Amino acid sequence: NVRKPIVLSTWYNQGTSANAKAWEVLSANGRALDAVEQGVKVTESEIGNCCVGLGANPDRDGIVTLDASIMDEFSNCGSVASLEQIEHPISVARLVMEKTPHVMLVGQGAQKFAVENGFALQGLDLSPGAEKRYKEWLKESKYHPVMNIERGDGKDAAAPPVLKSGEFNHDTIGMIALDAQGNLSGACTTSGMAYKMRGRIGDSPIIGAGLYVDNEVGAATATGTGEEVIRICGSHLVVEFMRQGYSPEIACKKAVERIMRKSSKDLKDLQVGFLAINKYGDFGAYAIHDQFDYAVYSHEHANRKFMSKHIL
Ligand code: SD4
Repeated sequence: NVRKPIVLSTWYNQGTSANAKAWEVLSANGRALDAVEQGVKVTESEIGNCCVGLGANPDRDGIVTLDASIMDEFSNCGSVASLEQIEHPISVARLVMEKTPHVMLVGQGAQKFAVENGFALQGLDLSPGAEKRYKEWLKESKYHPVMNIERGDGKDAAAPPVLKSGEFNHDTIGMIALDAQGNLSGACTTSGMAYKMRGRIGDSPIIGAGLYVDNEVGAATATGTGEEVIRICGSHLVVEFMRQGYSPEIACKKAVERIMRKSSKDLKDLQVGFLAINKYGDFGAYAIHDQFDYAVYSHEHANRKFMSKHIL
């Protein structure tokens, strides 16, 4: 009794439009791989999104650098990191997977590969929202990732929300899908942490960290502080816990607990969330803190919002 097709995306506010696009592919018996690529491309084109695509927040030098990864039911995978001036890093990642002998291309090499394959080079201008936020940030130039902007500055859980319209500090999209044929795929795309050091790469383009798919078991993706996800090979760990028989939710919980055990950071200011699905279409999520929501689209749930469970 497998619940399929189904697609899940991290962060409800943007996941809904991405899921709706993915659902067009899945409901027409399309391949999960096409669904996740088409789905996250919607988010990559949303100019108001803080954290995905060319409209997103730049690094501390004022340049938007994009990370993306994709993985299919055959365990083929591809990724790009620190890619500049290209609207759809996820499609470049897919081309790396399908057309090169490699898994990952970065920086100038990734951009050259994209241009050679017909992707248009976009300008370096920041979107109006990103420019405004960057100028504001430059006044102090302090790197202090805000955990969940919905709950203030992350220091005081009881603080009233400071969310301004259209402004989020997260929203990396990780999308995982199970198609009508019972095959899994996943995609993850982001501009990374706002005001990161130039050249910094997070978990999202690293196979096994920000994304992992094993068609025999399940798929998982991550959002939050990438450094903490990388050190435990987070998404791979979630899939391995599912292989051991844990439900997607408990598998995510165990990976979050692993991060909390290993991290030297103040957990009060640290947010990481995992989202997972197994071969049967069961799904679940877990985060360190509250406020991590996700969007689910299936015959049962037409873009329904779910709240992740959390530990603190
Ligand atoms: C990163 N994991 O680059 C990403 C950031 C993120 O929602 O998830 N933001 O570390």
